[in-house]
Amino acid sequence: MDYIDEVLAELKEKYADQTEFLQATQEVLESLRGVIAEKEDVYRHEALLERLVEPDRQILFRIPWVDDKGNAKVNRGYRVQFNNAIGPYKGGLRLHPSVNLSIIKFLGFEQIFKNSLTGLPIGGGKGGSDFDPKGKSDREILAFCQSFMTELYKHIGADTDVPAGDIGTGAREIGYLFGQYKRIRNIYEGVLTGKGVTYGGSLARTEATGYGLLYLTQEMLRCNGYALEGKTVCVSGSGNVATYAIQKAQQLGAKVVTASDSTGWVYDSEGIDIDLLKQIKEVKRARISEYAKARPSAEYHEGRGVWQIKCDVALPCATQNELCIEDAQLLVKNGCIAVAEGANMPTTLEATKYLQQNGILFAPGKAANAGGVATSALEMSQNSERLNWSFDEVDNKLKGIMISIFHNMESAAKRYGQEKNYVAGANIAGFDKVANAMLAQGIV
Ligand code: NDP
Ligand code: 2IT
Repeated sequence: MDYIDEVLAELKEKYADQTEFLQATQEVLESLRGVIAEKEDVYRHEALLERLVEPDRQILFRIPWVDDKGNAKVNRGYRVQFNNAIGPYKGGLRLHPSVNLSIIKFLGFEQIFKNSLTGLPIGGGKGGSDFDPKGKSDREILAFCQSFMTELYKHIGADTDVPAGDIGTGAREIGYLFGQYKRIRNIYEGVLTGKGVTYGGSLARTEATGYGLLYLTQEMLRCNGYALEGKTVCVSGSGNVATYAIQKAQQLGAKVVTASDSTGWVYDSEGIDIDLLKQIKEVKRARISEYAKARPSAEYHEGRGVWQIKCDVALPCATQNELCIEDAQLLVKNGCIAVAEGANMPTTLEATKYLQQNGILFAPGKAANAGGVATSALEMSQNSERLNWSFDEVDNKLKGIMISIFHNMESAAKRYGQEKNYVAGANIAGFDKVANAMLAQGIV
């Protein structure tokens, strides 16, 4: 058996129940065959792949808090510090009832390569909790965040591990977490990113993932002879990534006709009204059905379904495995030319292969959504030098980073005879730097 198959077989046996983690490792390792073959003896001798797929450490803990009725509640907290070969662990905190070790490990594993692709000195990590922020009062969110940080603080630090937002963790939660860290440690440091701009946050971090997704998508289209301007775009989700993806797509002259949440989706033939969407999602924290009630050109549907709408470009921006084979078939049938992942692993392996085989330009999340973490790293730089950069300065750096990520993955794919296979290109380019650093640092 070749080295990659051996490692994958061992993972399947050891972590049979961690389906998302197995999916992510399979996607990455299978696309590294050409690279591994070049130095298989060295990699095998150094157990490089075995060390890459096993986190440095996994921290699991209890989060007790008290709800508004005075009842004690308990959630489970996670922080997986996956790999710090090229910099301190860096990655978001997800708050969602579906969170388990498999999900946090898949996200942490993806983060290693994503962070490497940014070209900035950040390692890979991820964390979160099975806490459900939906329907909780502000006081309950505060109670939960303070309790979460009361354990988490022991394991993080500006030069050790720097968490940030993800599903369910936005500006409010980061503020509460930062406040509790500062209170316990009495250190004012950039231990979290996505902070408010009055206390060490970076301008443009809020917009960065969605904007970055569009900068990369635009470059991918341009290099393949298309323009984004005038295109019809379908977006899923209506959270941080989706909102700013829609906004930037519109600024660049595209028409975005869908958005969704976990209860349903909207189709707006006139194009999504971004101010209305923000009002409903960021201010009222309400369901997407409210959008259709307030907008005559929009229709609301229960459940999932955005991928049945005819579009040129599809941007999945909600969650993992939300674009399956049936959706991919519909997109191809309807003449879609490009799919770029705003979310982490939103496309199943089967759907990804189908899209690629049918000539769709496919940008994987670890490249396409890297603008968020890249701008987090820029926030860390600003915190270290105790300065704040202007919105345009950060946004221009973000644009440059996304364009260079596209060209790095494109040329890595070409180098290994897989032209236009951006999945392989992103994995190879991300792996290269991390593997090099791991080999240089010995068996650790
Ligand atoms: P938010 O919590 O702001 O928004 C998430 C959106 O996705 C909401 O509309 C939510 O609907 C929907 N959603 C979440 N879970 C599900 C589900 N199981 N089924 C259907 N819909 C769901 O999160 P973000 O926008 O920050 O994150 C979206 C994706 O982007 C995630 O995959 C995340 O890992 C990834 N990402 C985020 C980055 C960031 O900087 N924030 C950076 C890079 C990637 P509802 O409100 O009903 O739950
Ligand atoms: O998946 C991701 O890259 C994020 N949720 C952002 C991580 C970060 O550290 O900004």
